[in-house]
Amino acid sequence: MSLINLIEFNRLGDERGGLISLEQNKNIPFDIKRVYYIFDTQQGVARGFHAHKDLQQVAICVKGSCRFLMDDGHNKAEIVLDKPNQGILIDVMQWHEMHDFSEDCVLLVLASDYYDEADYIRNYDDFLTASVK
Ligand code: T46
Repeated sequence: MSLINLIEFNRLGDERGGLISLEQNKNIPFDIKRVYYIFDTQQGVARGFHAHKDLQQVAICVKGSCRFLMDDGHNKAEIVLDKPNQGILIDVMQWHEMHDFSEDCVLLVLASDYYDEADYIRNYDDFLTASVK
C-alpha cells in the first residue's frame, strides 16, 4: 500500500459557492464514529507525531493548507494538503506529522472510532519496533 493515499471528493457546488458531501462507506472508506477539527494552530507549531494501532482516519484541509509527513517505518513521504475536495487517508500504523499550518488552516478529520488514548503510539522507537513485526 502506498504511503500517500489521497481521496478526491466531488465538488457539488454551483454559482452560489462550494459544497462537498462526505458519506461513510461511500467516499469515506469506513464507518464514521468521530469528527474533529484543528484550527488556530500557532505559527511554527507541528502536530501529530504518532501512529494509531487500529484507527483509520481521513483528514481534509477544508481551509488553508498544511503539510503531512507519512511514515510506515520503512519509507517517508510528504504532501501539502490545500484543497477542500481532497482528503488523505491516515491508515493504521502510519506515523504522521503535520507541519507548516497556514494561519487560516482548518483541518477536518473523520475517524473510524471514538477517542482512545490507548490506540496511540506516541514514541517513535516503539512505532519502529511495532512496524517491523
Ligand atoms: C491524529 C491527528 C491527525 C481528545 O480528547 N479527543 C479527541 O478526539 C482528540 C483528537 C484529541 N483529544 C485530546 C488528546 C490530547 O490531550 O486532545 C489533546 C490534543 O490531541 P493530540 O495532541 O493527539 O493532537 P494532534 O493534533 O497531535 O493529533 C490529532 C489526533 O489526536 C490524532 O488522532 O491522527 O490529529
